[in-house]
Amino acid sequence: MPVQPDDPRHRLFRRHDNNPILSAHSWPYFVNTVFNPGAVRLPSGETLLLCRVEDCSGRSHLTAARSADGVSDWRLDPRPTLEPDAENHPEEVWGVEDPRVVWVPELEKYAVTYTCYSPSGPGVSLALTSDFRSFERLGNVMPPEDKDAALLPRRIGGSWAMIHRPVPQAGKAHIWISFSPDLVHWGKHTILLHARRGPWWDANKIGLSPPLIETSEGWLMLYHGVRQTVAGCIYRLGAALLDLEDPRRCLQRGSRWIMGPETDYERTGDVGYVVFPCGYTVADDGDTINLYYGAADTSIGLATGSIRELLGWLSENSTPGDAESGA
Ligand code: BMA
Repeated sequence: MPVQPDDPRHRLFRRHDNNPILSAHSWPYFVNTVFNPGAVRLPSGETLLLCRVEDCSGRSHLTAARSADGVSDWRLDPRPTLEPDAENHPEEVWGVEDPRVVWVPELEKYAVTYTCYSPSGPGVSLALTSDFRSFERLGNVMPPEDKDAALLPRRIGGSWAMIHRPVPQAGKAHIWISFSPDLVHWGKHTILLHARRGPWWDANKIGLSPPLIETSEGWLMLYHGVRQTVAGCIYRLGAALLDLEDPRRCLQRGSRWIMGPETDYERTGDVGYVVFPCGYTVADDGDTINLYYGAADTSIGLATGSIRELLGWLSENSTPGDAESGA
């Protein structure tokens, strides 16, 4: 019988002993919670987390945290790094949330996709930055209701590509991909991965977690599945592999989740039973992946895995038909 990857005997992601590595207590100003950070490794080798920070009004902004080892001695911006700009961007009037950060070599800039929240619902906004101090806002690129978006780091067939998760009024919440000539106008909207149905851990509602991970075998996609139960939702993490040249083609999709809420800090908090990664860094060995995740919408955890092991697990735990399936 194959081993369950979230089984303590064989984990694809191992939690850091210092978890949670960041929480509201670490913050230089008074906040309610910090969670769901985007992540990058800066040219200096430092890790930068762009953290979602919820204040005591309930609205969120983003604040940068920098650390030499990606684990400890975080230097936090003394003030919010990216705040809602309600005057120029009314789509952000209720806050900005859940950033995903991607380095785009062609632009020599980082692309930050984040949830912009307003009375119309959550949508997707895009901003560019080179230093995480000033941001060029391209505005609301996917109208509500839509979230969980990340740009691909390079063009596909000449077009920019973005993965995102619209929620239609009828039907389930699947993962989509859209294309653009200029990062502003988006089209060719296509479903990339269907939510499964019935008892599955990823039934009815799924969404991209961190940005795609480029490997020689394809784009490795970590995505969350939301299991709705009478006691509430459980947010878990799964994996799929997309074709490198045509990421609309899903090559493999794991049947089981690879990480779920298990520790006290993941099960207890403002929203319990949630692990929600929005960013990762890759170590110098090119294989070790440091996954940064929101725990129970309250604090930030770090879990470490191996890209090679993830690909190996996927090839052994993906059954034919899983790829497109709503099974
Ligand atoms: C999702 C997002 C995340 C949040 C999660 C659990 O819909 O809004 O920001 O972590 O719900 O509450």
